[in-house]
Amino acid sequence: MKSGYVSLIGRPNVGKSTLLNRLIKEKLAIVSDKSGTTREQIKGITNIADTQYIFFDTPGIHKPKNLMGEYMTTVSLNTLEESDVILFILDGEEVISTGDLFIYENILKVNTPFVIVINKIDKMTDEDISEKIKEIDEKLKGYSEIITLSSEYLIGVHKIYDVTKKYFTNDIWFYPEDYYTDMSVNRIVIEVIREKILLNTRDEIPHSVVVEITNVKTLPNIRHYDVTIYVERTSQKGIIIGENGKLIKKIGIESRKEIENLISKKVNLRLWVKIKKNWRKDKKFIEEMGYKI
Ligand SMILES: Nc1nc2c(ncn2[C@@H]2O[C@H](COP(=O)(O)OP(=O)(O)OP(=O)(O)O)[C@@H](O)[C@H]2O)c(=O)[nH]1
Ligand SMILES: [Mg+2]
Repeated sequence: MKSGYVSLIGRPNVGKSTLLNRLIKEKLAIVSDKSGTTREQIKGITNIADTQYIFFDTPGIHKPKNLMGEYMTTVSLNTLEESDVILFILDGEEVISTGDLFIYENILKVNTPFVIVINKIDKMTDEDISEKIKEIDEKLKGYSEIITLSSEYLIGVHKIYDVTKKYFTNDIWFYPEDYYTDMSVNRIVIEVIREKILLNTRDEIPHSVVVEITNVKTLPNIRHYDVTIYVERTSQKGIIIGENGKLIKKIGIESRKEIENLISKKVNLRLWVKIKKNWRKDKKFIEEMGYKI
């Protein structure tokens, strides 16, 4: 028996959460085209033969603009220290930036083996891929290997299992066989609702939203959830509710369907939208929402 911890680290939007879901073969981490989708460390577990893989998805590391952003970057940097091996994920279509170099320097500090993953190769030609490898060779040193893959189209993802396993040193499993996360159902429900908001809005809305479950009641055939969606401004509240409540209704229907699948039970969701001015600078409120180191 063998097990190990693998962290997925990189800039926002490079595809870390998509890769986590592929690796554990479950939809656990939410995914969107907005940067800053993941806000906390998400643990995804999968077992192959005698090996247990514990993957950590993390918030995209970026220059923080407020306390919430600082929290997110700290969570990711802390995860580096908990890993047997680090996957440093790059978007193959983007040039290696100062943001990537900041992450790279932090990886070097922890002295843990790291593998570079070039994601989104479905959008690249063979020539693009060799150019990218050349660029990595020039700008980054000390990595164990480079893996090219497409998380979205499931090309090459399997390579991660063999490559990471080499660095595993534990000879026990930490989780039962049928376990794929330690995230609570309520936390997953919150994330599903946030994902539907992210997918249905743009501009500053995704960053300004935080979701709280205020009440849960489970009956034999149905579960009721009361949920508050906080935004920062009156105008944002109007956008989320939409004309004649159309958008909030759509968000509610999409969320409910996914939560029903998740818990295998009928669900009734009641959503309220409230304003909490500048919550991203309010430490106490951020912690109340469950974002706590
Ligand atoms: N074409 C293509 N798109 C991808 C691939 N992997 C992810 N994406 C897309 O890239 C966007 C960002 O994906 P996420 O998985 O949310 O990225 P992330 O790194 O977790 O982002 P943050 O949580 O914001 O840090 C989404 O629109 C994905 O569908 C890929 O291999 N190919
Ligand atoms: Mg993510």
